[in-house]
Amino acid sequence: MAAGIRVDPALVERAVLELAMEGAHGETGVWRTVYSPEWVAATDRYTAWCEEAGLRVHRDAVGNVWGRLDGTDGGKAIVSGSHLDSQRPGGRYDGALGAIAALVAIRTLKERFGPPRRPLEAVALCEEEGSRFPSANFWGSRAITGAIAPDDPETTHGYDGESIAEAMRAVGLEPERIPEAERDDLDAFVELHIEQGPILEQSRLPVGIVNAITGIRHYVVELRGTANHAGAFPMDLRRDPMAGAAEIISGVVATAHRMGRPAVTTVGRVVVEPNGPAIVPEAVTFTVDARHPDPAARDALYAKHEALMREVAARRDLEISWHHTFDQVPLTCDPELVRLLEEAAANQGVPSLTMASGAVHDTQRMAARCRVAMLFVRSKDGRSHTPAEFSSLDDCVAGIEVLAAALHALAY
Ligand code: HGY
Ligand code: MN
Ligand code: MN
Repeated sequence: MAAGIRVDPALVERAVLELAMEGAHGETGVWRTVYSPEWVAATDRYTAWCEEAGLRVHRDAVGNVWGRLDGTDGGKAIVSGSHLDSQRPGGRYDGALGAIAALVAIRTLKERFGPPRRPLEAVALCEEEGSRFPSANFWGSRAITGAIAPDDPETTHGYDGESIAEAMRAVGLEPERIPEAERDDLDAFVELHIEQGPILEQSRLPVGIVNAITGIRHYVVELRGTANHAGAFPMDLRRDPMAGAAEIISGVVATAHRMGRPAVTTVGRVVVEPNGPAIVPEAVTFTVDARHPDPAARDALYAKHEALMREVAARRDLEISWHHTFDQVPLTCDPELVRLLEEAAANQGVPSLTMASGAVHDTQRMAARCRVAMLFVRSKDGRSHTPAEFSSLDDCVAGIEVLAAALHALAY
């Protein structure tokens, strides 16, 4: 396996800063939702960078941007990449660093070693976050792996009611052609991503190698009661969905806390109707993001949450309903690829830790079509999904050099 592969830090820094300008939000944040003008500009910039690197560009039917370096022997492609869409707002590294890393690594390999034996591809994926269309998580990788059903584009809606099909058409994409984005010629997918948690920083390590990715379920829970006057209506006669939501929210968080790491549960979004200070609400709708990497523990976590929700609603005489907008099983990465990444890190002289991911990633979807594994880069203060997200240039470069060494081992 090649050692001492170096990438140009200036190239990495320039790419991170320039991409962050597409949808800049405040000093260090980004707000770049899929199919928005900012996202289109980011895909155009990524396309130009691929062309500058001498890669053959293909923009697929769902909006992913591919940069390909053909191999002398052909065969299935070795792919690396991540997503360009962000949370609302998000940071400048989540997803973007992985798309940049793939491009910089392949460009570096091309310039230093010439054409590979096997085709190498960088990909900038779309709508990993579901930040504009809450049930469209992994939209880009789902297209690649044939996991978008024919009626999904018309039945997938954003918070403002617009369908993802309408949003696609508005930027010149044809939802009917999404099946053309499917790939069956992929051998391996390695995604570089920021860790988004504190483990690498606590371990004083720049790079992690991911051997497992957590499972996740997003509930949207609606509690309905009776709207009433906040002052004149007695407490003992109320059917107050806010009181029920408060009990459930603190209960599901406490359940995950009691279960202990790596169980997590988050309530990040609450919508109150009619949302007036002097009105006992009619309805309260909130999301529950519950995760665990172990299938049995995950099912137990979900069962505890659902039992609590039913009990509180019955006791408070509230109507309750919920549906899932996101449900992804955990993934164990390809052990051979994990070992190859561990060896690449050692060869590059980069100390690393092999660990699980508490965030979910397109890698879980790509596993349906090829071998997968991930590389992590340390997150300052373990923070992400916030403009405060930061990874040092040194750590980003170290991660990309490990990625380059791994891609070299796979493709040359
Ligand atoms: O929520 C996640 O784990 C991912 O960042 N969308
Ligand atoms: Mn994210
Ligand atoms: Mn991400």
